[in-house]
Amino acid sequence: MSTVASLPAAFVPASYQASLFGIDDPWVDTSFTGVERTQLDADSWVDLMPRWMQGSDLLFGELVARLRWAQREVVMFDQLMLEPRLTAWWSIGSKSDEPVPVLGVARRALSERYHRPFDAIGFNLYRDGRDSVAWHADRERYEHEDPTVVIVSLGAPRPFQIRRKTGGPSQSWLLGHGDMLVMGGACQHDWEHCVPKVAHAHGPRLSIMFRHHLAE
Ligand SMILES: O=C(O)CCC(=O)C(=O)O
Repeated sequence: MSTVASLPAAFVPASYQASLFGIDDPWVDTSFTGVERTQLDADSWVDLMPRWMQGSDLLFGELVARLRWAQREVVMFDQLMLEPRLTAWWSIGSKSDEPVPVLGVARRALSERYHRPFDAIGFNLYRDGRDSVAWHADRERYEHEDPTVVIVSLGAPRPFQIRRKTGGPSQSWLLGHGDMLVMGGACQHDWEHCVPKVAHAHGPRLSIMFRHHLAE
């Protein structure tokens, strides 16, 4: 179950409202120049490219305004609770183009680079520091030995953390303003990730997750 969420106008940045959306279209660097890989262990890796999505404030406003945001319900501790973030979803199966053209360009460029048929895009909106996503691994792992998951982060930076499923210290990246992070290899099997709550967020954050084999 999910509840459709409406958002206050303040979530749409002034830069978006004033823009003609066409002159300063967002774009991505399809050459991926400057991507840096961190090997988490022999089997798992993370790629990072700061500011991969250019014009990210504009895209943030566009996505907040265009997507049908919902707040899903989850069962936690035997209780039905609202997830602490808003979500939206697009997939090839929806038979409409991506909500904004640059996401189609990004999806095709990522499919080519990472040799994965990215066919679905998940969106998360963290309204303030109380919104979060708990430690988890993504469900592609049930079907694929080495699923690749791409996150593009817009808006105010928030820590994104990864740790071994068996516990131990976490590694953290501060992601926002168009940064791209890719989890690959055995990441979804041996590692888990989260976006923790923070006492002070400098504004909302929106993440775009490119996923594969989830189109239905
Ligand atoms: O927002 C993020 O950066 C991560 C979101 C996530 O892990 C998920 O939706 O499964």
